Amino acid sequence: MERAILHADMDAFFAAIEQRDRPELRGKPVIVGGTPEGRGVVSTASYEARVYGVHSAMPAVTAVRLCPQAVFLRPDFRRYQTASRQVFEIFQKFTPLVEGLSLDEAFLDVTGSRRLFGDAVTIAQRIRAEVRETTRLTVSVGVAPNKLLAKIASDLEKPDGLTVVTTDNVSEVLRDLPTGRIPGLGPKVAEQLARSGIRTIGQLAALPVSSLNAWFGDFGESLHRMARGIDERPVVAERQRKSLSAETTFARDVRDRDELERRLLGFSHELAFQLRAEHLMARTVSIKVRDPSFRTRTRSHTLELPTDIARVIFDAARELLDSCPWRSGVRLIGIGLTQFKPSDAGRQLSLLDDDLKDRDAAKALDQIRERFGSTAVRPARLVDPEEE
Ligand code: TTP
Ligand code: MG
Repeated sequence: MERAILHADMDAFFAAIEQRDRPELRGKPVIVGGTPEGRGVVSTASYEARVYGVHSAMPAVTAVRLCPQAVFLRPDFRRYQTASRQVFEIFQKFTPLVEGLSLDEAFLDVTGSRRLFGDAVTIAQRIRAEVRETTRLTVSVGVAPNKLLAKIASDLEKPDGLTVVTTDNVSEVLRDLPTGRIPGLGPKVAEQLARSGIRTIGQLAALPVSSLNAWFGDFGESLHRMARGIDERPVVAERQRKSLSAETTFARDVRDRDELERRLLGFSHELAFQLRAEHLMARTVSIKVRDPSFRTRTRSHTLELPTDIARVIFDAARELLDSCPWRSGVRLIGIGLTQFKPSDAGRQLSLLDDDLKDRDAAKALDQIRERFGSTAVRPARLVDPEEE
């Protein structure tokens, strides 16, 4: 049976919450993130600010230059987490198969919910209406037969959009989209494709898989499938979580050991935070390293004891990096965690974590963790470089 998958993604999430709670900010450019003075980065920008070219992960200094009239705000995670929890509760009403990707984004498998609630599009509409009523925020939803297409779809009519991709319209929808719209296809690959004149997903789909394999090694096969909108991955509800990972594709190949370690450290913090949020500890740490010729290597280490501490994850990851040939350049790097156990002593242990010497900071983090429920976040990108 064809599956019915939704991808729901809140619009300009942090900024929309600020505009909701401070009516004087509505209709204005609002930027949430670190301060320009502290060399912070933009977490998100309201759609009014995006018109000026401001976007996530941009240095705040650049954002000020592009849009000096914007209102700059520091993030207030407590309110964001409350909204996130409300939204996820709505998702859960329609299916137990909810896979959170971050505070504001989830896949829902509603294949089995249709008998009860109506077809997938009706469910998407109901979710959008309920989110709006409960939180006074808008969510964009993609409806498709798989995760890949649902994710691409949710982005197509943002903000406040509903986009449906079916087996009938899939080639038409994908045809003219830039290759970069494929999740997981990094800027470097897009660039390499563009150099051969391949800019759209349609062009990519038309290439024989043998040429893609010749260019990209093992990755060629996945590219070929993605370009045709094929994706068999199941939606995995968090309860059944078997792994957690964070990775990044660089815009250029990186040979600098410090930079690689900084990334690993960022991921370690992000993953440790996420583990604690889900009251889990992990025993196996893996790293994934893709070299300039697209050869991907993974290395794993099983710890003596399961952990939810960033420093422990980082130390393991750093050692694993030694056994990978990183000197010739790294295109993608990531950390994965597996072998989970529920953490019962989690709270006390976590207080020893990382650089949390400041008790107030520790307390604040614990509070966030408490309110956080089981939803995933992406704290690495929420952390200011100044705070690292
Ligand atoms: P996104 O869903 O990527 O962005 P968004 O919800 O702000 O906007 P869009 O309408 O395009 O979906 O991320 C959700 C929240 O996560 C965002 O409001 C802030 C945070 N975030 C960061 O802190 N850093 C980042 O680099 C990104 C992309 C998001
Ligand atoms: Mg969003």
